[in-house]
Amino acid sequence: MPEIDYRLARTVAVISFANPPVNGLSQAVRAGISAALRRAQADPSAQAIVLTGAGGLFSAGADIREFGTPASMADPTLRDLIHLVETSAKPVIAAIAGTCLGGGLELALAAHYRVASADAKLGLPEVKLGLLPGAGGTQRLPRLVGVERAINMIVSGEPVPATDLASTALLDLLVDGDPLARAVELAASSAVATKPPPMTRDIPLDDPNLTTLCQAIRARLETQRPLLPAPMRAVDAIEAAGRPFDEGLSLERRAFLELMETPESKGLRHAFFAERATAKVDGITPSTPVRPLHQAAVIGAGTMGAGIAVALLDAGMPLWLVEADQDALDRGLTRIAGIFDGQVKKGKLTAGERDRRLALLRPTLSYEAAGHADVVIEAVFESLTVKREVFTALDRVMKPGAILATNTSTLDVNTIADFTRRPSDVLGLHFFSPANVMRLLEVVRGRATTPEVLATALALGKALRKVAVVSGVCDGFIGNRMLEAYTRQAWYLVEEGATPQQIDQAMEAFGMAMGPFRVGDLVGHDVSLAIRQRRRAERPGYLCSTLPDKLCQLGRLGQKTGAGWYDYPEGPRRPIASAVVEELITSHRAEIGVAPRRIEDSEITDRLVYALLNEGARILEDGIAARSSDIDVVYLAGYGFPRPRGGPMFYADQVGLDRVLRRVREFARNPHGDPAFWTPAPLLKRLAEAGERFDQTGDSPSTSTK
Ligand code: 3H9
Repeated sequence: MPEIDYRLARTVAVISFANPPVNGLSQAVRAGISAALRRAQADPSAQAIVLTGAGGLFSAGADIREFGTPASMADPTLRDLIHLVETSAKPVIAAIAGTCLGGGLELALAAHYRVASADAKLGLPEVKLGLLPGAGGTQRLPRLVGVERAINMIVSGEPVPATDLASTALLDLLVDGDPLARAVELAASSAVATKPPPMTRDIPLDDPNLTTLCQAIRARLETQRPLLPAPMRAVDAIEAAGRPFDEGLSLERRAFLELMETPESKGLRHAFFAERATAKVDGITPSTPVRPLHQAAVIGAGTMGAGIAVALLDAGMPLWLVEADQDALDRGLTRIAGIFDGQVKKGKLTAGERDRRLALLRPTLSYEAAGHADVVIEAVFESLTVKREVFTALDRVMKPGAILATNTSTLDVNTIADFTRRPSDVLGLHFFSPANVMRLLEVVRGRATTPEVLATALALGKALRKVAVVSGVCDGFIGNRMLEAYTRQAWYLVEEGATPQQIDQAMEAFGMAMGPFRVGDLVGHDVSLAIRQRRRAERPGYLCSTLPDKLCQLGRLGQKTGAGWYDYPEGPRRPIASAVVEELITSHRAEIGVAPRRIEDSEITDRLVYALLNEGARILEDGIAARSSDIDVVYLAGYGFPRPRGGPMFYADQVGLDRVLRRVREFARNPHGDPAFWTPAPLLKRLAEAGERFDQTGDSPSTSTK
């Protein structure tokens, strides 16, 4: 429950608000602060007021969980509270420590003076939720920090260190440590007492460059894909700050309310909570022990192993890099150094920092040397025979209590665990290439994995700044199991008449970072060929186009061979439609007896996205994912699914599961289709028929009732 504390420090009323963990400005907090402000007005002993957040931070802003519920509009609104602060007859001083974001900063902007600690971070991140600052931020920030800086802060949504704002009118004092004592001192000073409280709204905004700056940023935003409404509306509101204050304020208000209803904002808000919900894992509580991880080992220095090593080195973890022979080890070291050198060249890392990271690396050809590591991650060739050799050796050399992880993307983690005499210490840590860049980490919980080992893996994910999602064991886990359905469907679309280019363009227009054929060329086709061959052998009746097999037979294995679905005469960034592939597709269609037809882009996007979510529904029903939002996070953080659409399962909920089901049944009637492929997942059928949604958590922006 939120707590509002009111006390007197000589002649100053100190109002402190607490609403852990981030002092969100919920209705109860707003009402509490408002009552305390009124009390201070009436308190003859109080000459000035200091407003501060408890627990070492000011506030992360409006309580996002209230959005879309009556509580967000209930009195006093944040705007009412801000008005009360700004028009207070007694001066109000905001004492800002730690985080001061969104509505929290808007509240502080309306105070008459602000004192911040040097390590505070201030920002208006609303655009990241598909919104704009809706409580005066677009009007007051430009008046205090200037138009250009305000545009940058509002359009990027990135927080700024208080030290960067020290020279602006936003901060009256910057202090080391807790700002409260200095704020009280300032509040009691004669400088404050002898003049009427200055109101931010009264500061004239007469920057002659206002329109030019706004036009320049609009032109830049228009080139961005996807084109999102929130940053544009934010720029409109900032431009309106040149008009009378109340006019600008009501334009901002209208835009905020309209943006709140956009699918983009709903998707982004869902993504925000979905990422945080991944940390809630069955069987793990705050008291589950976590093993200390001081040193790591990576087995295999190929592309994946090198990327994982860089991710660990970035987190400051000393590690052994183990390879089978000197040449492979040397190639791995060159890869790792290459990644760091690239970052130095781009100015993302200093040469000194690169050297410090490389100094943590201990290359070795001996498993024994790596035996002292607290966690070992295997990233060798995707074959059970090879994994057996590696895990048998690890079981022999690793110290008791070490965590043994496999980076397999499809193999059975339980089988791998059984290669050791300590299956409870084994789990999957599935990184995504490039492993030091991609945010997703699938943590695969084996049959025997203990909660302690799982909790430690999640802590490692956090240390590596990844979004860790727990998956059960199945072929492909969450992400690749769904991807398989998606790519199989993409190949069927080509058989029926679409081109790889049309499909890629349609999916990129939908918002995917890259279409499926460009992704295939990037990843390389040899690994997926091996997986298909295994599946054909293992799964009776497994149907899959042979078109990609034929591509491989031509030696077109993707970018690494200079050719795949596309030609790459000018390097990897410029895929060119290939005459060879066109011919291959034509002869393949003739061979399987399909006359090509014209396929609309909407059919492409529906078939591919519904293929994803139909498999997602099976994954959910099988208990491989704990909740539908975990599946969304896997696709947002690891597969380039557009964040404003919230993830494939959330997208399905927005479309309506009954509509999705009808369309899936239509696809099953396609004469050239694979009817078994389009058998609706039982969960999809059940929820659609009951008028329900995949997301049952209540955290979703459109279902929240808090
Ligand atoms: C706004 O202010 C609109 C106004 O302009 C106008 C209004 C009229 N509300 O991220 P963490 C929860 S829009 C509710 O893991 P960290 C979060 O869900 C708002 N809950 O910690 C999690 O809960 P749980 C503009 C919130 O240390 C817990 O706090 N503000 C909110 O890594 C811990 O979060 C933003 O967009 C919130 N505002 O990072 C700020 N914020 O434990 C969004 C967090 O149950 N927040 N929670 O899973 C952040 O960027 C980060 O959470 C923050 C802390 C940097 C604050």
